[in-house]
Amino acid sequence: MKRIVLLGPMGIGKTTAIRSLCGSLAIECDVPNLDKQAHAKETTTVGLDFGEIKLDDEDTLQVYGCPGQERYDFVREWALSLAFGAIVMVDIHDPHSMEQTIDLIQQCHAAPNIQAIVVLISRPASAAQQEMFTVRLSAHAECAVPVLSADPRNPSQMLDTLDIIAAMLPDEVQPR
Ligand SMILES: Nc1nc2c(ncn2[C@@H]2O[C@H](COP(=O)(O)OP(=O)(O)O)[C@@H](O)[C@H]2O)c(=O)[nH]1
Ligand SMILES: [Mg+2]
Repeated sequence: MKRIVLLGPMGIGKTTAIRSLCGSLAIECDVPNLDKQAHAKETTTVGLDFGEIKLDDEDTLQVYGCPGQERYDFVREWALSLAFGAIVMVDIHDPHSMEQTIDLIQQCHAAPNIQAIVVLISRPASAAQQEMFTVRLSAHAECAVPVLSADPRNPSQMLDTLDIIAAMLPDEVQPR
């Protein structure tokens, strides 16, 4: 079973992405957001969002969305330990986006089973802005990973992203 995690800060669109991919089959763990200082949105994920996507006859992907807040570090670590691929979602207009992305990629490298990592620019940005972010990111040796972009609300763009990360995984993924 290919298992992918979605990582990224609160409000980046992890729950939205799983909803786009799985529709009403998505299982969400959102509760009212009591931390509106961090983010104004009404609900936030406390457990793991979960969805299952059939890519073709052979490939089914399980997708988990991790909570973004730091106090749920342990949930993220646990989800990462189960996953083979990770999608690090980022808003490159956020001033903290570079350090957040590097930190999350490092967490992925520390996970025992992760074999494929992509960064997903999840908010509109110009080609030049995306290029600049990609170049700055790749200056960190351990962060030389593919950088894609997609709108979390757009099912076909999210499916394309999943196709790419699924193709990066070996056919037989076995937990270590
Ligand atoms: N403008 C814009 N809003 C988005 C996008 N993706 C998600 N949203 C909205 O941002 C809010 C937070 O998204 P959510 O999926 O809950 O973020 P999560 O915390 O990462 O799970 C929701 O109200 C979404 O409708 C996007 O690409 N562009
Ligand atoms: Mg969420």
